[in-house]
Amino acid sequence: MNMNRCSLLAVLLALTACGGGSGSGSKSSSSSVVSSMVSSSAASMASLSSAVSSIPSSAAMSSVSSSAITSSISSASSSSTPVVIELAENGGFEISEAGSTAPANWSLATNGGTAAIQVISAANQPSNVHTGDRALEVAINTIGANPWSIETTHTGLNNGGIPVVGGSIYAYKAWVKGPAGAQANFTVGTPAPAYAERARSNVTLSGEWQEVSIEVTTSPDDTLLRLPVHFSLAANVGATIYVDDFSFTKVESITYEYSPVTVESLRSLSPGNMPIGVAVAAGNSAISPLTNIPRQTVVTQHFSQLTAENIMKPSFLQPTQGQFSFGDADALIDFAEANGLKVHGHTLLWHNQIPTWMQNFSGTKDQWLDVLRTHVSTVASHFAARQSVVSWDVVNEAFEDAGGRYRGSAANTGSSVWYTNIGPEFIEEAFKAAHAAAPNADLYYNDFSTEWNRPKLDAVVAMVEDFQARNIPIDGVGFQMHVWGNANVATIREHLKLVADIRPAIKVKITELDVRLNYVDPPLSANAYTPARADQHKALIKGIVEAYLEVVPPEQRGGITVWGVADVDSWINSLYGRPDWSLFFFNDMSPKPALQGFADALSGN
Ligand code: 9MR
Repeated sequence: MNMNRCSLLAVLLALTACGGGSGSGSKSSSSSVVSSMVSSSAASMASLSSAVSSIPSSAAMSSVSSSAITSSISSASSSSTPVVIELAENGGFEISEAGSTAPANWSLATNGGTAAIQVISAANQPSNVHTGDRALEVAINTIGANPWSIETTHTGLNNGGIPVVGGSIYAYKAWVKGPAGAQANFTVGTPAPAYAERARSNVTLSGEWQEVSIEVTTSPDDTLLRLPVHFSLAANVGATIYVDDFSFTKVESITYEYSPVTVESLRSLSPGNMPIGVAVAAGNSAISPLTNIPRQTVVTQHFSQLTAENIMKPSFLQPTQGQFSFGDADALIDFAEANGLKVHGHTLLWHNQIPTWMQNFSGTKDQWLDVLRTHVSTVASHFAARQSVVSWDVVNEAFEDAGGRYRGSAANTGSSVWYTNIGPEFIEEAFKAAHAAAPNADLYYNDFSTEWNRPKLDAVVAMVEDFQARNIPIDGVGFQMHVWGNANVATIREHLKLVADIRPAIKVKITELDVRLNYVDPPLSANAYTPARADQHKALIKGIVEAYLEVVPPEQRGGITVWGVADVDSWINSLYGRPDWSLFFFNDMSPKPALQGFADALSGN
């Protein structure tokens, strides 16, 4: 629930351990039930960890000085993880049925006023639901005798109150929408019998969704709170008001002790100076190592090669037909050369991240070949002038997963303007044009899933062998290696070997290494990168690097590149909208045990 609103700041995950049995809004709990629940909750906030999520690390990161980073990167073994604990279950009404007048964890009262209060669904009233599928509708007819006549109250876990610790600070947020001039009074108070108020915000409505945000400091003896909203105000007669996305949170800190990380510099451990690469943002990105000092420190300390994660793709380099835009890429190459780093170009051709004009280009096969050759030649020759650009992904992802057919070659094989308009020979045309323009660069075919998908790998190998038989220039195959935490190292080793054994021998490169750990349903919460999981990550990285070194002879090693610096940078977070830990650095840039796993494999430990 509420994923859109919270994804950057705090992914609030719904409590799952609370049970769904509290369908009634009545305060039926006996005092002994309440007190046992309170003592267990208060004793261990962490036991509510299914509602835990991480605080934005990018914000925290900017406040970390580069000297603090430098001193922490060689041996951090613990990580203090700030977590937000959500205490208002069903604050978005998501676990209640549309039409319900007794949503779980809520008490709805009219007390002498007249009102119709019910859960509504986005399917019927999209603009009256703030996020998710549900909200609460309060249609007020007469307001009754006192200010609390018409009242909706979040009554906490199983309607027993929200457990709190005395003398602490909590963040209360909610969203409300109603006609301009109507009013809703959000309060925080203790349960019966005292009903003592702790905080309040009287909100005059505007006609649009408005956020209510209240910082609540509990009194020393407080153990339980409720969140009543009062609607019995003269301005509300005849009004319909919507409320949604209630949240009552406390920030806690969990500290894990991870296995030690002692590696000073990954690159210095590389056998035979095999490239150890990292994909980086550039241009005006806040996480570009050109301007982001913590990332710059890590990149230059541990890596010997860069791949532009995005800015050397066609959409960036030729945004308008015939007009090439090399500024950001040139600045990245300048940075690489100033720091003694090599660059692996990514990517001359792809079906994805191509400019709109190219996607929509209409022309004959020859005209499409012109478009292809112009792009590949112009880009490859521009960078051939730079000594640091040693290799290229010439064609990316031309095969699809099922059966290893060409992408776009049949229904359900995805789409590729290149395949559709030119046919399979677009691949060799790209390699020929790249070789003519950059004769000294190693030219790779790059794809994903090839570390486990045998039919797809077989198709790639067959293509390479066909190219070799017909003297089409190709120097290597890139395994992207976007693996899951349960990847099978034996299969990875076998697949790397199949390419290493091609004769004449070609290079083998791991081009986009990362590990997706949060692939389970329901998803893991943000504090689930436990020491055990970090060691699982470390063991997998060690296994992959060892397998590579074992089956790829030194002269065929194109190197190993990891697809990003800190976890928060990774495409995996943005794609799946759930926390993950796929890279080698925590968001405060301290190293993870996985980095040590890489180092141990490189140094044969
Ligand atoms: O990491 C890249 C991400 O920032 C982009 O939004 C995305 C666009 O599709 O591309 C990501 O990088 C991809 C790479 O270029 C090719 N292999 C798969 C990578 C992850 O999607």
